[in-house]
Amino acid sequence: MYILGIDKSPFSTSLQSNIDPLAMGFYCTAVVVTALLLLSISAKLPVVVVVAKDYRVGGTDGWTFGPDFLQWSEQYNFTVGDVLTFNYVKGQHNTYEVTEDAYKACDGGKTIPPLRVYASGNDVVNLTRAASYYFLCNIKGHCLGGMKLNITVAANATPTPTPSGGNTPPPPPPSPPLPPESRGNRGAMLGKWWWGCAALVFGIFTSLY
Ligand SMILES: [Cu+2]
Repeated sequence: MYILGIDKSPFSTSLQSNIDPLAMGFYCTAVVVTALLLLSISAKLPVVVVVAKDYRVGGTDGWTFGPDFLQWSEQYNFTVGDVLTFNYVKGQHNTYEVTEDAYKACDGGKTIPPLRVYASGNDVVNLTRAASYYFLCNIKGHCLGGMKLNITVAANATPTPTPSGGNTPPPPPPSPPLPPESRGNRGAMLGKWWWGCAALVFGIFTSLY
């Protein structure tokens, strides 16, 4: 046991402490983290982060001859909100979004009109529908040479909202205030720290709800 001249606890400013403040700090942190974990589990908080992804078609090669676009697309699960970028040297290729039939026939408009045409060299396609998308390059021979891409875009996985009414855990019961004569002993200091932790946890709970 050792005596500290300075008590780092914000809840008791003028007391000598025989409890290591660092250890109590860790203890308090553990209590708060555990409380937050229990809260998120019991309230079934949707801890789902939906991030739209930007895919460069064909990887580092881009939209050109060489990449196996089927193999490339099979690496990913495309979802609504994602973005495809077709990168190529402008003029050497283009990007036609077409129907399934046109895709199968490598028809960029000969008999089946394309849905959309891009030719910027940096064509950005926002995947806004949960559907199959079909693309091809309409430069003669390129689609037959492999410059075609078919992907299936899935709906965004939106978490099912769960009613939280009545499901909120009650705040932990605060420890009773301590009589002055017991100050300085270990039990009293522990009580003070519990009080501080309880106040902190309660503060976090109330800020969440
Ligand atoms: Cu091409």
